[in-house]
Amino acid sequence: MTNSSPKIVISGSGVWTPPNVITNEELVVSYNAYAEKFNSEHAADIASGKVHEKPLSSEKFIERSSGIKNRYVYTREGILDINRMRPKFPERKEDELSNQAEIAVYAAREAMAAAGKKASDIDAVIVACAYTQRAYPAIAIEVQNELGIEGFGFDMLLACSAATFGLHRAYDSLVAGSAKCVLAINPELVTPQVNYCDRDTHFIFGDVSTAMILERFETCTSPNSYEILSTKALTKFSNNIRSNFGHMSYATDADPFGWDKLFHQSGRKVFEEVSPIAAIHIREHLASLDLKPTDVKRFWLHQANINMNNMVIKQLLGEDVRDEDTPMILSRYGNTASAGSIIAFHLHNNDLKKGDIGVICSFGAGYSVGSLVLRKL
Ligand code: CO8
Repeated sequence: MTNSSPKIVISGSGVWTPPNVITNEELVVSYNAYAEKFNSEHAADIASGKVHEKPLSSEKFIERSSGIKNRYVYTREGILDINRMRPKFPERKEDELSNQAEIAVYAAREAMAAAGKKASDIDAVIVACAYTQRAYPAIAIEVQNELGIEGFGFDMLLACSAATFGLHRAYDSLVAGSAKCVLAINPELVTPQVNYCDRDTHFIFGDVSTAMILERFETCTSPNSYEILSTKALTKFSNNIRSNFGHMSYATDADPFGWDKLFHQSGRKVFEEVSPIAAIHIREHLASLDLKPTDVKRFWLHQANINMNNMVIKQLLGEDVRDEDTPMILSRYGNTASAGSIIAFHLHNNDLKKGDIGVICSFGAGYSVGSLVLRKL
């Protein structure tokens, strides 16, 4: 950014937390009952090697390997039913608000209130998340309509880094002058894409919705705002986190409900490959502003795995994460795709003082890493 560039600020944030919780214990009990039923129904094929036996899940493993204890879900219905193993959503009519627009609006209203903005102050809506529940019309345009916002809206997908990359696009629009106040929302309704029959991934995700208001410094009236000093993005192709769900399913002869149409990953590879990339990315981003990791008062990191964040912070600060510098919300929320770092920001920024530096950083599928360096105003 040059000296003549306008100052862009985050002036409000909001989080909608679903009212329903599922604990590790509940998930493991239901998965194990499903696996035992599967194994007994397929005993002959398992014995002859035609079918793989379903291994059992363990609460101890989940908490130790991921740091997750609970997750919030839009609906509990169906998830723990061993004859269903997926959430049950009644299909809404075309003239009803879609589920994703509904949760986007909840978080958006909170962010707008925090920033002191009315619909008429906002002229762009970005819905950035891991999935949209339909291709078109864009969820962002539905949200724009529901909130009565004039201007434009668009959706963008980038899995784990959708939220940060969405903030980057908001920042760029404000710098360029193509928008004067942007509502960036992350309605992460991800439980419909979880394979609850897969021991390795059934415990990872939860639903949530987050939102932020970005605007130019001159229009900001919020009592709690952050200047965006810089944004930095990196992508590097990898198949280690993937979902093949998409519009082509109708035209191929593959099973449209096959396992590969759901979230799947090589978790260990992701862990080992992405953590160092994220640490280097953050260090280089800070260095571009003549800052060091020790100058940062708060890291609001992607919330996928406690051990991963420990590894990133160890590379930056030489120690494991501590609540005071790297708040973790993972144990409560689970992995909420791109929204994790935004929840961490929303719940853990009020105590920062004028001039304090903070870093929001996401990392994961793509691979992708997205960061913003902030200074409290
Ligand atoms: N219970 C008991 N044992 C288990 C379980 C379980 N539930 N799951 C796996 N095991 C077993 C494994 O099978 C393995 O057994 P073995 O040694 O016999 O082969 C053993 O435990 C060890 O397995 P791992 O090496 O895989 O275990 P890890 O310590 O690596 O932990 C994790 C697994 C927790 C998955 C970990 O690797 C991890 O979190 N990695 C990071 C992954 C990550 O960050 N991914 C990003 C996902 S978020 C994202 O990209 C957004 C996508 C869009 C959202 C999608 C929404 C649906």
